[in-house]
Amino acid sequence: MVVPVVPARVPLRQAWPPGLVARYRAAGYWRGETFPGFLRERAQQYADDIAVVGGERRLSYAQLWDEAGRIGAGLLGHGLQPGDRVVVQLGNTVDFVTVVCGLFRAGLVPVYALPAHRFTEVAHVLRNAEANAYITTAQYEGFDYRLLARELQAAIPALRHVLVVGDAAEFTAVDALQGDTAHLPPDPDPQAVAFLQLSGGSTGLSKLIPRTHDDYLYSFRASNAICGITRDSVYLVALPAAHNFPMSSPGFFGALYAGARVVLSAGAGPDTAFPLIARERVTCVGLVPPLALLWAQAAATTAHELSSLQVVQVGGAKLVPEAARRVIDGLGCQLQQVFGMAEGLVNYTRLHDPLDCVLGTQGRPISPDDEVLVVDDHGHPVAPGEVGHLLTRGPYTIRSYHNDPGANARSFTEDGYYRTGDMVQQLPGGYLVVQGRAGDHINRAGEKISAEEIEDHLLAHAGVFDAAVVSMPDPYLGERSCAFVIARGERPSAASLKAWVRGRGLAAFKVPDQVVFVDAFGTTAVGKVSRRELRAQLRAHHIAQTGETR
Ligand code: OOB
Repeated sequence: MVVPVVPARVPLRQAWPPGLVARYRAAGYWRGETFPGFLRERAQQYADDIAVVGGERRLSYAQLWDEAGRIGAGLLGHGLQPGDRVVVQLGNTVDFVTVVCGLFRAGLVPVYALPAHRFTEVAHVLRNAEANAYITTAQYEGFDYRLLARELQAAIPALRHVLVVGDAAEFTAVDALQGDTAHLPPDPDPQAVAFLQLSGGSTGLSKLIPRTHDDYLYSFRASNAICGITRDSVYLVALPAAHNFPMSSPGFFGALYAGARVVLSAGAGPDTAFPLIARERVTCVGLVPPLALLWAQAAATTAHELSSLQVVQVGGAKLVPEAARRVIDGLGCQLQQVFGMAEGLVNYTRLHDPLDCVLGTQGRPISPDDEVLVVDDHGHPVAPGEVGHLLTRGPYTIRSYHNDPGANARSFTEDGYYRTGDMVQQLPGGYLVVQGRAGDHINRAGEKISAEEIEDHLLAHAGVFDAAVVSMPDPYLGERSCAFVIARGERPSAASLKAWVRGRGLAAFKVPDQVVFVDAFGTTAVGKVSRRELRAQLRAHHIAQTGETR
């Protein structure tokens, strides 16, 4: 018998010490539930209730279950095997939910790419996850993902299966998948890794975040209680569905867990979202600060009925108190601040918190067993109320990234705390106020950009001698990216450098918003000062010179 040689892959694992496993189970956080398990239950309990709405499609809970079964069985029939990792790059359409649920039913492991990602990012994720399949869509927001699929397939021999929603051209059509659901595997081990989420990426390219069934289900089940999600709720996915915030805080998975209705909005702007809110009577939505402000402004003159909205959650980047006030006044509903991270820890202001707390803090952790430490540069706890580095561990915060010993050594303490990279102040009652980042990334309206990653791309340009990418305060985006560049020989134009970065196959949001040419990087000799200090100096100097403030 000829056995096909499948190269050994780095196993997916996420393990907490046995003592904590016992504790999290005893406390009822980890209940042994799984994605396929809860989806099956809801399909039985709420068979005819509408689960997912997007465009003109509406699926009931029973239909979602069946559609997931068709896709899952079809993928196995197509040659995929349980345990295979599948990069999913889909927009906010019903297919996002059916495909991901289909992967869960088949024991396949979704790896989530954002629609904005391009060749460099998707290739990195495919390789790092050792994925053999890629599921994407023909067209979304004016981009043809089949072109990207062709480039990826040419570059990555291990990518054996490409499936496309819509017109699949030479690839396999997701719509045409068929298979026998009797061949679907039994429900997985609740402690197994269910999927890989992408990190915001503060150094270099994104890291892969393995989340287990038990830990993730806990995070959105507990979020439901905190965010008031019940079977009567209607949750709008306005941000990209692949992002952890609209996925699980409480997100569409929280909504599905509750038996509520999920509505997917292809765009996040008021023009697309407001008519949907009116039509579907949306009760809850998660937004990043600039969008929340845009919505608050647009609400004043809209003809659409927004009165169903009960809770508007804002997170992903800092919402300053004046902006928080404008969101409440403009939208006339409850504001909930959400400070979370794909690695785990999520903080919420509570729905009954006093106004000053909702305006002025980023909330407190979901779980009584979320351990939070605020420490100085040497790792020692700061005095109560002082600003320090936020470290955390708990029942839904990872203990390691996938296949990245270097990042693991940097990002986790010996006793398993995750170094979030955020500078915070902890108030009485455990409420956190985010003061900024210790690390070198730019939080551009909730999209995280690694300074190092963009510097590497700039340095690959023949006309660039050196480059430092920093965040600049921006009245609309919160932060924008600014590249300080020392030219080599004739100075290239700012526009040509931006085009260069874009041409490197990167998400558009990573293209520097601003390019500033300088002759040298300050007076301190480069090489003697860390990149981090250098970036801080350039940023401070530029702000002082231009008088820019937030
Ligand atoms: C969310 O997740 P990520 O993984 O894209 O980014 C996490 C980082 C945090 O470490 C922090 O630096 C920043 O985003 N952040 C905030 C914030 N929420 C996130 N900074 C200030 N204020 C906030 N409210 O962004 C994310 C994941 C789940 C829920 C919500 C957001």
